[in-house]
Amino acid sequence: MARTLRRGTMRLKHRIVAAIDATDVAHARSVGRALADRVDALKVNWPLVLAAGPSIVKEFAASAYVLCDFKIADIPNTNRLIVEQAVALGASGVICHAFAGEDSVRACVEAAKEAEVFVVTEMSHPGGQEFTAKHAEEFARLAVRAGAAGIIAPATRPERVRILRGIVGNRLILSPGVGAQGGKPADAIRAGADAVIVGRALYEAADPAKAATEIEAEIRNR
Ligand code: 3DU
Repeated sequence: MARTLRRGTMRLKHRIVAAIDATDVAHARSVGRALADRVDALKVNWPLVLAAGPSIVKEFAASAYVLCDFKIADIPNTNRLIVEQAVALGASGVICHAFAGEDSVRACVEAAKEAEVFVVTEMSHPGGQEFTAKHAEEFARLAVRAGAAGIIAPATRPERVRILRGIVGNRLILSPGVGAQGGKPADAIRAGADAVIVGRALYEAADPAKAATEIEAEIRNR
């Protein structure tokens, strides 16, 4: 059933957020169509927005919760302007960084209105340990204080997800790093993630819908 610019809380039925980072726009569209009803959100990042134009957010928002992963990290006023544009296009959620400071995160939360803000804590790639890991707990506390809907925490380090869960209580935890980056969906969920974020393992799969179903089964049978 088509939903028009639906905003609000992410419904966690499948416990999967699909990262559609494909820059072949026709392929990205076809993956988005195949996955809209098989995942809880379609995550859009700069690769696809730069390839397809911002209207891709609107297009996906007609049939799915769209999470704009713009890694927003600027002064409060610029953050506000970015979030307003994303929400106007139909984003139900946005992702921002914490390192720009609490005022910058609060500006995102205020501008988002009914849309949800997720704050990056520790990043999932090896470089995530250089800087973000050292401040991840502070970032998580900041996210809670600022009224964010949740945080982004690394599926590649489930033990870190467990620690961050202890800080954020019942706020959502979305965990990237599954599949191509080596993380296992069941491990991230067992550690306390609400959903995994999966990119290449879905959009590069021969059959993305089947790949999503398999990940969901792995999570259910954990
Ligand atoms: O590695 P994958 O292809 O499954 O894609 C992961 C997605 O999640 C991708 O869009 C990336 O930008 C995003 N992401 C991380 O991978 C790690 C983070 O710490 C935050 C976001």
